[in-house]
Amino acid sequence: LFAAVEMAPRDPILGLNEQFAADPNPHKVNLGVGVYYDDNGKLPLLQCVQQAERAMLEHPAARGYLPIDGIAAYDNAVKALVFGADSEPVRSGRIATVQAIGGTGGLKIGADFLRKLKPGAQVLISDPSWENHRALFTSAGFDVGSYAYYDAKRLGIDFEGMLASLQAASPGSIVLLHACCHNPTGYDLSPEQWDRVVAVLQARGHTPFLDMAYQGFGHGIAEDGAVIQKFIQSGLDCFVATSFSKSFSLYGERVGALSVLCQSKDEAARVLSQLKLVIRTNYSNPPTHGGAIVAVVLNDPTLRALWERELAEMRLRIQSMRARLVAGLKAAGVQRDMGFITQQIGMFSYSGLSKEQMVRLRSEFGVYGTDTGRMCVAALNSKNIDYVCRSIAAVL
Ligand code: PLP
Ligand code: TYF
Repeated sequence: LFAAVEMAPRDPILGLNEQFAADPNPHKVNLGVGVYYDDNGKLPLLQCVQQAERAMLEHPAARGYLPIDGIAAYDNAVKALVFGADSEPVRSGRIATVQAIGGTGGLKIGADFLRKLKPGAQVLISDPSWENHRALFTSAGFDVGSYAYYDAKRLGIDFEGMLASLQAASPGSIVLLHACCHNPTGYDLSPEQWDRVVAVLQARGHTPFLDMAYQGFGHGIAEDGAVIQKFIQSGLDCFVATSFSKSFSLYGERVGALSVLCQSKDEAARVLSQLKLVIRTNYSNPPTHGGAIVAVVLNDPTLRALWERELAEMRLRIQSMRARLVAGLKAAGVQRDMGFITQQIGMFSYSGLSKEQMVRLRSEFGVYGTDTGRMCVAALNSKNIDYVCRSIAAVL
């Protein structure tokens, strides 16, 4: 049976982790995978999460099956967070939200549902994008193309190219957009650019699918969420995948969601029934623990305020590392202006380094980023930053 099974390629990002673990270099620094570490290089366990777990321990709950769409208090908290607690779509009940196994699970449920709904539609992801976007929509049965996004020469967004690709795509395409903190480039659209993208999506009858894996890591929870309001105002049907992996530092708990903004409450009820069908035939219903933690934190005013402070701390630390990286590279003798690093936002920086330079960084210095030049600035800290700056300066 298995004699002809071929070895599948490794995930290029997660594969780097294995290479990093095996590297004996005592100075090694892992800027490969998108994970936030604190200034001591430790994966944080947020205080709000610890307090929620303590409260949960005081009232231990049996572990029955959850409803197919997850914990109701969780789904409602996601709706309020993503669309606004007092927003018209929340009040009128025209959003279908399901708990999902991470943001990836949210994307996958949406992709499987869309495949039934629009089997022949073209899916467009940004060039470049998180590689799993392509793999995930391809495995759901779609033909996945891309729209222009990153301009390597100008170190920014090729916005006219992006609009042109969206205009040229066949009407009724599915367009995957990063709501904030674009992975891998770190370049987000401005509010005015979002307006123009929304207008093209409307004119061409495209369906937006927003991937929101980093809400709160850019400019703030509300600021990063503001883009959703533009889609509400547009009247477009819209998909939003949410991930709490980064914002709650709950990577391994696999907490996410999918929300579908519909035209009416009745539509939302029918869409929800179809999402539940996708879930039932995949994994039946979601796990309890991670969703329960997030529901407790988001629904308790004190814990919620604590979460917002802890999230702000992570966001501000990343921003300060960006500034120190720019200054440190200059101090290490880099001639070219690296100021673009502070214009980027979120966990990642597209450094502009070539594949050869990234390979040298790994082999000679033990500094791991992806071959595309992406570095996770959320893994820099006051102890490793000087070494990283000297290493980058050496390969430049
Ligand atoms: N979408 C993007 C853009 C990401 O960077 C990630 C990162 O992990 C995900 C989705 C997946 O999130 P999760 O780990 O919650 O599945
Ligand atoms: O882009 C990243 O590094 C994160 C983590 O298959 C990740 O989004 C990377 C690859 C993958 C799953 C998660």
